[in-house]
Amino acid sequence: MQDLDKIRAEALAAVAAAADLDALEAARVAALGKKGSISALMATLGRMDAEARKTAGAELNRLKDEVAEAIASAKAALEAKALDQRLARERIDVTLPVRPETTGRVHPIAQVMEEMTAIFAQMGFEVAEGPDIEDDFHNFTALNIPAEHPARQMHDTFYFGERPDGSRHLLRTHTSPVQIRTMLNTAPPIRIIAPGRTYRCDSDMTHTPMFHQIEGLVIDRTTHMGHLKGCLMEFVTTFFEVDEVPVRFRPSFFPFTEPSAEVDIGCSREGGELKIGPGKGWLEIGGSGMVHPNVLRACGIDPDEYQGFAFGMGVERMAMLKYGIPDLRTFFESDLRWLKHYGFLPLDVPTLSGGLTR
Ligand code: 2NM
Repeated sequence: MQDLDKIRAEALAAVAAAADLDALEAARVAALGKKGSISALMATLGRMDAEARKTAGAELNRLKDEVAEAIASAKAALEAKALDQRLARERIDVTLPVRPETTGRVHPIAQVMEEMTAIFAQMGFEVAEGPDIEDDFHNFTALNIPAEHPARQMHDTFYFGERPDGSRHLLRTHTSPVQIRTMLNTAPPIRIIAPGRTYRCDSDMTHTPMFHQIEGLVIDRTTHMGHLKGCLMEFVTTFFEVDEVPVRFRPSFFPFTEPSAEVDIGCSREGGELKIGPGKGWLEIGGSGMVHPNVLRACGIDPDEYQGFAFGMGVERMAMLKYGIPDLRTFFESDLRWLKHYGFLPLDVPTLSGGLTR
């Protein structure tokens, strides 16, 4: 066993010299592996007599344990070092500003909803929301829409299956049920807008079965149509970012308002290009009117004490007018090339102070 000291020295030197885990494993195999130097000595035990085998075996076992221990502690040290290196390599500076997104885009509908909401919020309106799935009362009855009205027919409204009591839920055909819910739940004065999805059984060049609306409602003791017109004028000049936009009311009819008016804005069409502002043309952007006394009554508001105005606009139409999008149906095609062209960078958040869009 004169080799023992030499083999110990070699094995421990190899372990100490190992610069990484692979080198350490090679050192382990060279000493303790099946064909390693220590294993080779173990194999000689069989050829010794009993007495010699006892001493040599004990010595060899001590050597084996010593080398194994050296390997274990070298391994722990190398693993700790590797982890430190990896942590240093993968360190990220969370205080750096985010990179501008280069591929994702905000859909024009989402952007325009945000723009419109920001303007009305600045004017003191609160945002109100309600369910897309509604009942007859909130979508029709409370809005003074009689049972025979065409809007109630299966033909225009998406109805769900009949319930045990014979009634049916429906997809709201406008966001007005949100105004009804607000009037039922809060005492005047009220100043809200209701942005959201709406649904009608209609699909052609200019209609999609799902579309977006923003409706507004103001209820107070002396609210009148002058307030309505001033509110819409303020809105359109801010939205279209034009100094002067003529606003015109045209007499109309809605069951839930009296009087009722379509809202037109001035425009010019020189050289085939549509421009919002003073000009020879008019464009319809929505409907409006004074809330019908029957609607106020249905919501527990005394029409002799309170009156109010309401208006509604289509978000797709406003987006088409502002951003020159010619075809309604492209909004819902999920065409990434279209979205790259008409979409907005995620960081272009519309604010009145920073400019609605840049
Ligand atoms: C419009 C046009 C005119 C309207 C009325 C109401 C309510 F709930 F207060 F009666 N909400 N929205 C309204 C009035 C909506 O959209 C074209």
